[in-house]
Amino acid sequence: MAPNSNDATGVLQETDDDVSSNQVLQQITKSEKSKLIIVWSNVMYFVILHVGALYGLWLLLTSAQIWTCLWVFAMYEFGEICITAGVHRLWSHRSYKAKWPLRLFHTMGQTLAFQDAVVDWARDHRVHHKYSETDADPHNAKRGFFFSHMGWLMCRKSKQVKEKGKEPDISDLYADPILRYQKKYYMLFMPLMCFAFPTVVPLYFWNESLKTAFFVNIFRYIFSLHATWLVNSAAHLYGEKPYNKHINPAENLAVSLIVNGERWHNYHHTFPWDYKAGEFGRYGTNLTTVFINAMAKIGLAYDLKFVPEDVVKRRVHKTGDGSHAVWGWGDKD
Ligand code: ST9
Ligand code: ZN
Ligand code: ZN
Repeated sequence: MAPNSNDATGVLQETDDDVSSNQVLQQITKSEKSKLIIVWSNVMYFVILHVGALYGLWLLLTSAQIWTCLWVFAMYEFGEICITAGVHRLWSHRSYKAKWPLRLFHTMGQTLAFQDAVVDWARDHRVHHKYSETDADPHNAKRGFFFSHMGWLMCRKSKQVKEKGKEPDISDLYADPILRYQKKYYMLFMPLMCFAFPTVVPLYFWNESLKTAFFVNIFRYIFSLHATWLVNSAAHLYGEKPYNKHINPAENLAVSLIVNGERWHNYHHTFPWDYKAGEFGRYGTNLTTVFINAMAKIGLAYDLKFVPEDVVKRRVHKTGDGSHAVWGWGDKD
């Protein structure tokens, strides 16, 4: 999403338009309630995957080798970091720039996470930010927890999503040959990265059983989906609003530990172009920021955009709900 203004150093400045933009956007399609059309094949698909994931959890707890447990955790983190630092902060928001080896790494991990091609994910996400909590938001939280969490993936998209979704410019995404290639061959790359690769490695390198390797990976996939989905559901419904009390996205402690630093959702929707997607890296929960900083140190990430402290402070005083740890009326952290 384009910032409102950008000084010569790349540091972003706030304008007054920021304050009211979200309020205006919320009103645009507030009253338009489109009927939901359920896609039963997707419902079946998710039911089967969840049964497989529960069996995978059982195998993980009872019979998986220690190396398989470590492997599953590593694959989870690989996928998640490429969702948060890659498709979210890099491609959806352009909050920093990345050289091609890092973009390739992100594309591989994002394919392993199987959340659809980068161009589709980022298009939905740009519409989500522009039309949050309206029927043009693909996972409109006003429709309730289940819809915003996973129900939206089992229904046809609304007319408003398809219409308003044309507004955000996504030509920058199609300009990247890595992303064009991923989109073109997604149905080949995705099964290889998400299902075959994580299953074959434990079989080949430490003789894990096929059954355990396969189902434990299904558990990894479903767990990572729920972790991501919580940002759309819980973080849009429950929590404090230290930066902007006029919008739904909130700072939600419950989601913090599994989402690698994407829980600062009130901050993120207030300043979507900040590469940190949060003000602080509190309790080490902003692992994604740590990762991007490390990439910047070795020269693979550059032009990191961030919001200066005084701009954040002014916003907290102007539109915060008083719960800010330092500048609010409360003293929570
Ligand atoms: C998954 C995605 O899980 C999860 C995304 C979560 C996002 C989270 C964000 C949170 C931010 C924080 C970062 C993450 C933190 C994570 C931390 C973890 C540690 N604009 O889709 P179709 C048009 S995926 C404009 O088929 P239907 C367009 O013309 C899970 N136009 O619509 C399109 O054609 P094309 C795995 C749009 O038929 C056409 O409509 N994947 C837009 O209504 C048809 O599109 C699945 O399960 C738009 N936004 O079907 C697949 N959208 O594409 C699930 C569409 O050619 N999906 N158009 O341009 C589906 O089966 C279908 O999409 C459907 C809708 C049934 C849901
Ligand atoms: Zn959001
Ligand atoms: Zn975002």
